[in-house]
Amino acid sequence: MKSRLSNATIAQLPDTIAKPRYDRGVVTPGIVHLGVGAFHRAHQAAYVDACLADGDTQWGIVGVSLRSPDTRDALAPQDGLYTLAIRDSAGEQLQVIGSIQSMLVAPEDPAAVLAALTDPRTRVVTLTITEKAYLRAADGSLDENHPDIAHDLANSGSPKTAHGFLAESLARRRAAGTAPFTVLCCDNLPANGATLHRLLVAYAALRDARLTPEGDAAVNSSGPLAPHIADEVAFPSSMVDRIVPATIDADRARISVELGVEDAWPVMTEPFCQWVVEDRFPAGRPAWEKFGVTMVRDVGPFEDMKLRLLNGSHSGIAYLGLLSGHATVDRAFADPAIRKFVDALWAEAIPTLPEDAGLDTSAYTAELAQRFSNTALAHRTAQIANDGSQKLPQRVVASALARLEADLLPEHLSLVVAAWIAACETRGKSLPAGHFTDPLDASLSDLFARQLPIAQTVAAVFDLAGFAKGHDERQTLIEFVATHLVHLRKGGTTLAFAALGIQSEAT
Ligand code: CS2
Repeated sequence: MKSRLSNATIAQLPDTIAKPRYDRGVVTPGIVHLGVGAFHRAHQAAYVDACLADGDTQWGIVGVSLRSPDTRDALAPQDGLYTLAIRDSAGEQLQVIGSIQSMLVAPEDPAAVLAALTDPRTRVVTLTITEKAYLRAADGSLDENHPDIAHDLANSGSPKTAHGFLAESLARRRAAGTAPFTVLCCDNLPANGATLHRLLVAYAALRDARLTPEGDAAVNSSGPLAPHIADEVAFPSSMVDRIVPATIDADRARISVELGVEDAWPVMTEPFCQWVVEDRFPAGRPAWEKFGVTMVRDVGPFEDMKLRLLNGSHSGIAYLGLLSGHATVDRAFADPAIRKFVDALWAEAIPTLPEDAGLDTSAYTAELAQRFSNTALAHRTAQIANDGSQKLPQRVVASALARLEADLLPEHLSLVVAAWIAACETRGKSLPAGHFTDPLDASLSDLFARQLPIAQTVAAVFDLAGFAKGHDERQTLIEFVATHLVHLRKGGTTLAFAALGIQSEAT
């Protein structure tokens, strides 16, 4: 058996492989990251690696998994080292990243996670926990009835959720006279910093209302936490962008051969990488701007552009691709009908973006077209299809509603919602059951089993997912979606595209 990638073996790697150009032994922890999955390892950890190489050694990352031990199990024997494989049709560049210093698994040792978050050296806490882990109810507010929220309110010293960890550690820091850390949300949510701020203040207010008897008196004696989090803790927003397909066994095998040592979990990505961050870090931050991060006053326009153009079309490609039999984004995007559809989708979404923010949408979409055509990535449509109920509001529903408000049609945007419903219905039939998953799966299959008329099915899906809740144009949007769903059920994507004037190759 080959030896593992680690501090001890790194020197023997071939010269063609980029390695950390700094002494990892002198790096101190400065960032705690919640949700240390592949995306974080391809994106933020790479930016931090560049800072450490530049001599700013106070920003090592403590990586926390809120759920599974898998990443820690793979990386702990490797001293946190892993390979980032940057791939396109020209080939593959390998870089070993060294910025993750240690890893914690929250369910195994919540006290250790709280200790890291309370460490005065921790000045920034970043998050990529996926949309659903923000625990929002259908109206966007904190889901107070979620069992994990109830658990954390009753067990503040051993929380499960990001909210529970952030609130308890901020309370402990305040009690100890340690300044709060800055919380930097890196998930694909609109106004992600402000959204997390609002949810955390709501969580802290629930906590204040019940001040748990088992809670530490000193922690709670400094007064209510909600106003402290509302007024004293900074939650800048950020837009993150890099396409990161899930690693497959063939990647592990190939990269281990190239390294000459085994890497249990390398990460695959594309050459493109972007991070736009609102510059509000009272406790200090790495000098990210030196390494390609764009620090701005207002991230909003960048977030909307990315969510509505990249992620919106990604979801469209995923669901329409799955319904057309395409397993990967590049294959779906090479399908002339899907390609035409995506161009029309972009044309619909662009007028909903702020006009005065200086966004260059034609350069952006031209670059997206190249990125989606990257055949070396094999980004699976099923991967993107996960969690549609959580993703679609900010990716397509918001722009569809904005168009309706402006008396414009959302014909293509609404097809993405219909394609999501159709793809959900198709699981267990022409698509394997469990091919992708959604937090609403149980309620959706109950609903589909009732075989209601299409318009009622769509309205019920809107209710379950909270799409367009309370919006004047809700009913109109439901009608657009229902019309598409009729076509999808009757004649698949060929008929749905034909109804939009898009000719499929098959016709
Ligand atoms: C994708 C994103 O899986 C998905 O939903 O749309 O993960 C996308 O690849 C990233 O946001 C790109 O930055």
